Amino acid sequence: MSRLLRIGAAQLGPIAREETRAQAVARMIELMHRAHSQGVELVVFPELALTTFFPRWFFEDQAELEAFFEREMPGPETQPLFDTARELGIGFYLGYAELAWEEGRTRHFNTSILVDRSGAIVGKYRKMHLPGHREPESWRPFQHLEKRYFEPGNQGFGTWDAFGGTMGMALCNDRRWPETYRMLALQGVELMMLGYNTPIHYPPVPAHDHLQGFHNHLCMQAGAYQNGMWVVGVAKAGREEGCDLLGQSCIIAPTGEIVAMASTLEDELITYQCDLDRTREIREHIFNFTLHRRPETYQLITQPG
Ligand code: CDT
Repeated sequence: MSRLLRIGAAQLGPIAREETRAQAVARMIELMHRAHSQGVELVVFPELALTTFFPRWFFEDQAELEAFFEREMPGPETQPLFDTARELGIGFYLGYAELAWEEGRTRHFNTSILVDRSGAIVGKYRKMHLPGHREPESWRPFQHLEKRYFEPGNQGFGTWDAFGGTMGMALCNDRRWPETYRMLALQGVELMMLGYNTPIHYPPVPAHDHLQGFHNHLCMQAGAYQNGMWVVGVAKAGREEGCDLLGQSCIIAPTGEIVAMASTLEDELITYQCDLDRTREIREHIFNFTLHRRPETYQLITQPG
């Protein structure tokens, strides 16, 4: 048996601070057309794909900060992505900064959405694991203020029946945490989509800079294999406002093998025909959760500390 889904990982090169939403959206639409011509049914874009990676700066002015956020999705500048999805019959995953009005206050999330082939939003995920720091730190060559600018996700690790399978979403730092994959796999997710912005330079431990590519693949390949799921990791890559961002976007099979990988630091599309039934090779055997997991011995994992 096979359930085939042709996936496109649409890596973006750098987005400059002065680049407009319209410019970023035009680049993504070009990638959607390229994907469509190659038979792709679902395109995965990076985290915070509409703007430069703004948490690298400290903004004292709230209006200046909130200019990087979307108040509505779709909004006037992002509507063309949804129109293209409907026109081409191609779905997409998109990461963006979400400004929401909830519980009587303005809230900020690092968010991704899943859009189906009719251009309708079928799922939303708000990033759980926010890296970096809350206060500006002058010793750093650049900031990573996600902890200041976003709240942790408040909607759990959702799953969505779409594109002929069970889909899951995550964002960037989530990929380093095994709990992310396991939470999705326990709910039957067959394909996890994840966008990332990963600076090559890690100021707290610069000795690890040369390991960024290794750690990126290490955690996603392990997550795919240990949970028997497809993983699609997509970068915003290249030198963005003087900061080098990792590329190496990839599609990983449930065996943990990388089956497609980007070779540039620019806008680039890689594709692969994923057989969602290949998850069974793992989940019905070596990692058959029902037969082999020992959750009664894992209580420590869910205790704070
Ligand atoms: N965007 C994001 O989550 N980036 C982090 C950077 C490392 S910690 C400052 C990552 O895990 O790739």
